[in-house]
Amino acid sequence: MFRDECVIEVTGGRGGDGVISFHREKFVQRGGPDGGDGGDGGDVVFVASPHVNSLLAIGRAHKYQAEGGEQGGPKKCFGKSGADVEIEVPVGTQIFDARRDNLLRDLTEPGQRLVIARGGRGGRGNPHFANAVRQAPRIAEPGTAGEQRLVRLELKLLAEIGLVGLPNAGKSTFLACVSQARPKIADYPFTTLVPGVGVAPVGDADSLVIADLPGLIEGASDGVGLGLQFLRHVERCPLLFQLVDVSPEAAQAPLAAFQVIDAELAQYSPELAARPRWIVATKCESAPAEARAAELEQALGRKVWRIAAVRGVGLRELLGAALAEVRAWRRLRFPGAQEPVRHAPLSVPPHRL
Ligand SMILES: Nc1nc2c(ncn2[C@@H]2O[C@H](COP(=O)(O)OP(=O)(O)OP(=O)(O)O)[C@@H](O)[C@H]2O)c(=O)[nH]1
Ligand SMILES: [Mg+2]
Repeated sequence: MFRDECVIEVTGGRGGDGVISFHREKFVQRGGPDGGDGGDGGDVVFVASPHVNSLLAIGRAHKYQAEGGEQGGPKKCFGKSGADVEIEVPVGTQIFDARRDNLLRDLTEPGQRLVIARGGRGGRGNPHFANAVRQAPRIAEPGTAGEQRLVRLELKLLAEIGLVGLPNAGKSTFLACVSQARPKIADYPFTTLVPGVGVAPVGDADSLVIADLPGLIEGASDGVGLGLQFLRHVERCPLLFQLVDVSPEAAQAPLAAFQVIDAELAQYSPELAARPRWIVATKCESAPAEARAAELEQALGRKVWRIAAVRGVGLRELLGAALAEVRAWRRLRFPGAQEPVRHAPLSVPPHRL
């Protein structure tokens, strides 16, 4: 499980002002008060939606404000109420008051709603202040301000794709090239010490949650290296990518590299080893690397995806195909939900995908 969080300020719309006005008509000299009431301000509402899988897009705007109510008009015209702002959050989002740090609500069911900031009330127009003594009141109420809150949203992200492989296989580089995550990348083993997660946009409206794990080495199941302790993070992923460095500079030949990880996964959990797992040849940017990828494919008798992450080669095809697989899993996880349309970060340079 990974944490995705953001802090935003939410403000209900201001209520519209009530109005001071008097009835006017030819030959009627002193018409009664007819100022309309102001409309109520809109609310800010969270709605749990299975169509959203990260808080990324929500956190990008820091403030959300609902529309204010309109002021009343003459002839007892009521002001129009302000429109609500509905913020779609992923199912499983926890909402905290950021100032007091207490949990306000856990949105666990699709469609669940929480009014987080109420709009202000519209003010009353001057007819409300008329009585037997005061028949021509020159007072009306102003609308009240909407509620304002600072809230923190927290989502426990369930990774949809887990990256496994030897140290230096290029796992973090892959994540950095397809998402806005910025993991540490270096040409020495065990650069990644704790798992990281990124949300990779795919196409215009969808995205995949990808977890980058520390490298595994032979003997990991006996506690060598960083061990297998982090594998629990990807245990429930519907899809694993096993990254294999096929560049001639790789420390191990591709087939041996594949087998080491295969054996360690099986040692850790037969169930995890049996998960859908795609083999991804990394650093596949030269003829010798391509030849080694082809050799691996032949030896294993199954498809080997080829990528050269730093050049952006092969990423779009890989993620596009993976999305189809993950969508099938999402349909099982959220039965009845339509095809999820997810918020994808907009600022990933196009050359990345
Ligand atoms: N030429 C080339 N180098 C790459 C590519 N992808 C990764 N590298 C290099 O490979 C080295 C290891 O990359 P990382 O992404 O840190 O590897 P990792 O699998 O995350 O490694 P650990 O965190 O140690 O398990 C770095 O020097 C990267 O620059 C690629 O597509 N082409
Ligand atoms: Mg790494």
